[in-house]
Order: sequence, then C-alpha cells, then structure tokens
Amino acid sequence: MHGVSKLLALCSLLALALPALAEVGWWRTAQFYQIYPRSFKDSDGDGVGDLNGITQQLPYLKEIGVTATWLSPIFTSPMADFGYDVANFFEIDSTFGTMEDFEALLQRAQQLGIKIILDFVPNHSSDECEWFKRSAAGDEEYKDFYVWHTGKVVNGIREPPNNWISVFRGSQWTWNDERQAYYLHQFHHKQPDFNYRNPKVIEAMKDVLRFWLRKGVYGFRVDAVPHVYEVEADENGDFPDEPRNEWNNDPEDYGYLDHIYTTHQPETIELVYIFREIMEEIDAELGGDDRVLLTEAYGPLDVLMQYYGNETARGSQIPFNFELLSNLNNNSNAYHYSELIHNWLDKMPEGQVANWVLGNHDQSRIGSRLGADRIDAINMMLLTLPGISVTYQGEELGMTDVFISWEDTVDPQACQSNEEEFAHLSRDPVRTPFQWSDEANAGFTSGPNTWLPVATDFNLVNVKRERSIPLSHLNIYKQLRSLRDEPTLKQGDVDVTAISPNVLAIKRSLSGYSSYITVINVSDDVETVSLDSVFPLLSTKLRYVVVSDKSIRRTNDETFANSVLLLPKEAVVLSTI
Ligand SMILES: *[C@@H]1O[C@H](CO)[C@@H](O)[C@H](O)[C@H]1NC(C)=O
Ligand SMILES: *[C@@H]1O[C@H](CO)[C@@H](O)[C@H](O)[C@H]1NC(C)=O
Ligand SMILES: *[C@@H]1O[C@H](CO)[C@@H](O)[C@H](O)[C@H]1NC(C)=O
Ligand SMILES: CC(=O)N[C@H]1CO[C@H](CO)[C@@H](O)[C@@H]1O
Repeated sequence: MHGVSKLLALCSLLALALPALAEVGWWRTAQFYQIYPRSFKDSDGDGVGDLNGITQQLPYLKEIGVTATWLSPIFTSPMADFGYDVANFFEIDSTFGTMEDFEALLQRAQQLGIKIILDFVPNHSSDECEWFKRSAAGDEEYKDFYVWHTGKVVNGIREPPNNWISVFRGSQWTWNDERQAYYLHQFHHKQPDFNYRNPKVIEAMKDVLRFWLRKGVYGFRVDAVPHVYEVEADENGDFPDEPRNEWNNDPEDYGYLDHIYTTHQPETIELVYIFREIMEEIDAELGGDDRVLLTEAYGPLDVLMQYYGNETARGSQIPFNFELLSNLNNNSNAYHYSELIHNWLDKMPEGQVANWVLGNHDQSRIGSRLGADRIDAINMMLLTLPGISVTYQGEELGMTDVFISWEDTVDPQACQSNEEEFAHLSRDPVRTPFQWSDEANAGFTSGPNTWLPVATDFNLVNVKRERSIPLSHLNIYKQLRSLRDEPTLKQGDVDVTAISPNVLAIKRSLSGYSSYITVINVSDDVETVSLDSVFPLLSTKLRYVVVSDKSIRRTNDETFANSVLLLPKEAVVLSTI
C-alpha cells in the first residue's frame, strides 16, 4: 500500500477509534523551541553557554510549555562558523561539555517530557574532520567524500574550475596543496562540501543519524538543505558556470550569480526521503514516540511542499515554513498577512501539518523586524494558527536585536566583509546571551565576560522580571501556550481572513467546543470591527481570553461580536460564549 492510501486508511480507522486525527503524532501540535547553545545558559563561568546550562534551565522550557527543543550544533568543531563546521559528527564539542553531560541532559529532558532534537549539518564538514584529511591524502575509502577538481590553466596560471561564488564571498573553490586540487565549499573555506553523489557519503550520514537517535534524541533539524547537492559534473568532470544576476555588481558577492547549479538540485528532496527512512527504521527498532525531521530550506513553495513527501515516499514532517519570516515587513497590511498564511495552508498536501516560524539564529528578531509593539500580536498569531509553532529563544521575552560594534563582531559572515558592510550581514545581534534576570550579565553566566555583549535593556527584558508582570510578553506567551491545549486549538478548523487592510482575524472552531478568534490590528489606526459579519454563526457576544498590555479590556470581559474595538497594533484572542 503506498503512502497516501495508507495514511487515508489509517485516518478512517482512527476516526472510529479516536476523537480526531490531530491526536496522532505528538509533533502535530507541538511547540518547538530553538536553543542556540552558546547563548542560552553558561554553567561554568567561561562566558559561553553549555549543555549543563541547558539542563539546569529545562524547567524553564517546561514552564513555557515547550514540547521539543532543537539545539543548534553541539558537535566537535573548530568553530569557524560556530559549529556549522563539524569536525566529528559523533562527538560533543568540549565548549559545550562532554557526552556524559549530553546524556544527563537527555535524561532530565525525558523526566520533564521535553524532547531533544539535534541540528544536523549535512552539507559539509570542517576541513579538520578526519574524513577530509583522509580525502586530501587520497585515501581510497575517502578520496571521493568531497568535491575535488584540478582547476583550469589560463595563460599558464592555475584558476578555479568555474565561477561559483561562496555564500561567504569569493570563490567556492580553495586550493589544497596535499591533494594538488581545489575543493568545493559553498560556505566558508573551512567547510568543504560533501560529495553526495558518492553513496558512501550517504551511508556515513545515515550512521550519524542512527547514532544520536539510539542515544535518545527524537529527530533532527536538517540545516540548509538546498545547498546539499551541486549539479552533476559532465563527462570531463567539469561543472558549468552559473549565470550573472544583472542587478548585482559586486563580483565577490553571493548575489552576483543566479545559483541554478548549486542550490535546489532535485536530488536534495530525495535525500530528505532517505533520511526520513532512518527515522522510521529507528521508530521500528526502539518503539516509542515518532522521530521527526525538520528541514530548513528557503525556496519556491511548490518545491518546499515536495519536502513533505510524495505519493510513494514520506519526507520531512516539518519543512520549515518561512513565508511569514521572509515576507512580512513593517509595512505589511492585513491582506498581506492573510495571503502569506494562506499560501502555506492552501498548498500543503492533504494529511500534512502546517508549521509557523517567525525567528531563528540567522534572522533579525521579531521586535526589531516588525516593531517592538507587535511582539504580542505576532506571538498570538504564531500560537493560535493550526499545527506546529516554532519559537527562537528569547522571542517569548520580546528580546530585540542588540547592537554589536565592528570590534565586537564575531560572526564569520560579517567578519569577512568590512566595517561599512558588516552590520547588514552580521547575525550576532540575534545571538546575544539569553536574559534570565537583572543580575550581572543578565544571569547568563557567573563569569565576568560573555562571548557576545549582553543587551543593554536586560534589566527590563528578562525572565525574572517578566514573570512578575501580569501582561508581560512572557506571561502572554504562557497564556497562549495554555490555550493551545484546548481541543479547538489542537484539532479545530481554521479560517484566516483580512477584515480590512488593517485587521487580520484567525478563527479556530471545532464542533461542540467554543470557537476562538484572534484579532490583530496591524495598523496605526483605531478601528472597530464587526466579527459576526465576517464569521457567520458566531455568538452575539464574545469573551476576551488573552489581551495585551495595550488593551483597555481585561481577560473575561465581554464584548458584542459586531463591535470589537482595537487600539493601534493591539491583538486579542476572543472566544464564543
Ligand atoms: C517520489 O519520490 C521518489 C524519490 O525521489 C521517486 O523515486 C518516486 O518516483 C516519487 N514518486 C512519485 C509518485 O512521484
Ligand atoms: C516600523 O515602523 C514604526 C513606525 O513607522 C517605526 O517606529 C519603527 O522603527 C519601524 N520598525 C522597523 C523595524 O523598521
Ligand atoms: C487599529 O489601530 C488604529 C490606530 O493605530 C485604529 O485607528 C484602528 O481603528 C484600529 N483598528 C481596529 C479594528 O480597531
Ligand atoms: C548545509 C549547511 O550546513 N547549512 C549551513 C551551511 O553552512 C552555513 C555555514 O556554516 C550555515 O550558515 C548554514 O546554516
């Protein structure tokens, strides 16, 4: 029986046995939380976050209702790109602790009912990886683990084989003296790309996944999937040049070329299906809850939807939905919000679950990107939409981007540029230490220094203070999280509508239960909306369930559905009575 009909058969079975399909698979309504381990909590005073710090703070994740947390890379690495350059896929980097520390983290997480997901960086290793060293040395087993080319000779001078430009500027090809050839790297020159056209590489990666799943992790977030494959070499072993982007005039810049041969090759989707098989292999081997695959890819929606799987193969349960993250801006109106939400819901294959991502370690924070006065509104949207929500650490507190001077900048993507350009390339502003309290260094470390400066507003924006303020960002987030346990929010239908250019409404409904309506004023104008004309069969009166500190109404206040007043950028969640 193939995938879809199997799923359909399963659905009809469950329809008899269980209240709703949404009960199946813990991840279908999960609250994911991304931890950037360098910046979450430092347990040993060296100014860099670590695994024991995460273990100490797992109760906080429990407090805010996290079901699963994914950790940015913790594997052994020379840290040329802060862990996205893995030197040993089977070890924990000493910056973060030891394997015993990781096992203790897993054990504590299990006690608390929180699942741990690891970041898997398949596109490349570090140049300090044993596999790369053996490949450079021409070792038979490893010689084709990476992409090598002797280059071309022009006027007696050796040059890289083609024009490909690295994401971090400059050629994608770096000369290796030992091998007497260039190796390919789509990112940093210390991150040589794997040759996925070699089946041995795929087998090696499957073993990496099995190793950590057997330790007790519940899945992986697979990094930057579009870059995993390059176009296949021609019969001479050569790769074609990529065409120019006429709008870009900087020949060192990644945007100078249109990356038709180095991103979104059709084989990348197939690789995700292969990785999913490993999740299922371990589900069968160890039993228990489903293992999941979260995939990071930026690209056209019809391509992204293929990551879910096709009629014969299952793919990623959670292909990250970056529609809102990538396309909303300070000036987006409610039609724009609605369109972006519908883009995913309407294109998603039958039987799959939506997910909503508004921040990560590579993107400006919500409060800085969309305005600090929209933080609660965005969290209300994120947590009342159907399916899976993904929160980047600190967004629940309303942390904003921190100004980092050129002198303090450490992100390689920024350091490789210059003092004029670095600010728009740097990801340091969103990676600063997590703000636990108003103590020194925001309670992140007991030591005197931190690897990146702490935000200057930490005495106002921190967990300890926000716990004590009823309508703080943190407490609103926690209220929303509790609301998500309601059957309507877990399993109900969704109706997303822009009532006007200024007002977005998200209605969730489930037969036999109260309906919930999130109403967001995205504009700067005061406005009254009539919800019963937009959502027929709504009750004449509605009750406020979640309000923000902008609201003049309080929780449990009532209003007539035909005249809901919203202040500028206010958002509320209402329920039918
Ligand atoms: C699904 O994807 C697999 C792997 O790419 C492919 O072999 C298969 O033909 C696809 N099935 C359909 C129905 O497209
Ligand atoms: C968004 O717009 C408001 C009002 O125009 C402005 O105060 C704020 O700085 C802007 N935020 C961003 C991130 O541009
Ligand atoms: C949204 O806020 C603006 C003021 O910023 C206000 O004029 C408008 O009436 C509000 N919209 C609603 C529906 O209340
Ligand atoms: C595939 C991959 O590893 N993605 C990552 C690729 O490497 C760059 C640089 O390390 C990261 O920033 C990506 O996230």
